[in-house]
Amino acid sequence: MKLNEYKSGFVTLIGRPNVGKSTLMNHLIGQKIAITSNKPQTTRNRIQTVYSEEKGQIVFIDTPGIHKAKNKLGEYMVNVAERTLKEVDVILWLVEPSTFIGAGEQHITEQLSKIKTPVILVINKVDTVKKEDILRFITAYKDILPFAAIVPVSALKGDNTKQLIETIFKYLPEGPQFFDEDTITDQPERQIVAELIREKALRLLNDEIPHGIAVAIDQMKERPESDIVAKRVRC
Ligand SMILES: Nc1nc2c(ncn2[C@@H]2O[C@H](COP(=O)(O)OP(=O)(O)OP(=O)(O)O)[C@@H](O)[C@H]2O)c(=O)[nH]1
Ligand SMILES: [Mg+2]
Repeated sequence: MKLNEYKSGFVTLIGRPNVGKSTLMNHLIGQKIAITSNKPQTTRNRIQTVYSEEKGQIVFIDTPGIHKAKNKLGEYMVNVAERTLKEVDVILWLVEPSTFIGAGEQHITEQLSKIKTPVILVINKVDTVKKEDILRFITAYKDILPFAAIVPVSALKGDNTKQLIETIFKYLPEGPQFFDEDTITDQPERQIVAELIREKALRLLNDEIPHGIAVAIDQMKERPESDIVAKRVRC
């Protein structure tokens, strides 16, 4: 491959809370970095991850869901998501598989109409609907913005996600390799661990706690591999 064919760039995932942004990003990079849950507003900050292959490198930026903020944390999260729009090469806007375009989607449309960055509309969760209905969702959305492309996927099942990667590369500029191939994320290990604990708390405690929970790590110890194996055998 000629060096000048290598493509690279920054791609952000945006959309309403709970549409599957973090699930999709994890699937695309093949690792669990961002936590996910069935509650809205799970992601609090931008999380950067790196996808590398022969063709090039995509730096994904997962953002908090865009919603009508009710408090300072919500306001901060929406700001993080909207600020990111101006800094990237391609935007993936995730939506639910529906023909209903609500106030949330309209607010996002407004934000996107102010910028020139190519927007790929990703209709996620298509595993939950009939195949023959997908065309209706595409039709409902296709004229609200001049989308670069519309790609239906299932982030959970991995349907059509290879096609999505191909489509992203089409809109990326030629560019350098930003990170070495082993780099997966900008998140420190402690942060990933804290987030995984928050995810488990969200899942296990379910209705017991307000989901505005925060986790801080006081101490972290690495267990020897043999210890972990022994524990797994015991349980
Ligand atoms: N059936 C189905 N469920 C999905 C799919 N993608 C995500 N989900 C589920 O949708 C819920 C929300 O997923 P997240 O990835 O946390 O959503 P998010 O957009 O990152 O949410 P916020 O961080 O709160 O903005 C989880 O329960 C996921 O398992 C999909 O393709 N199909
Ligand atoms: Mg998320």
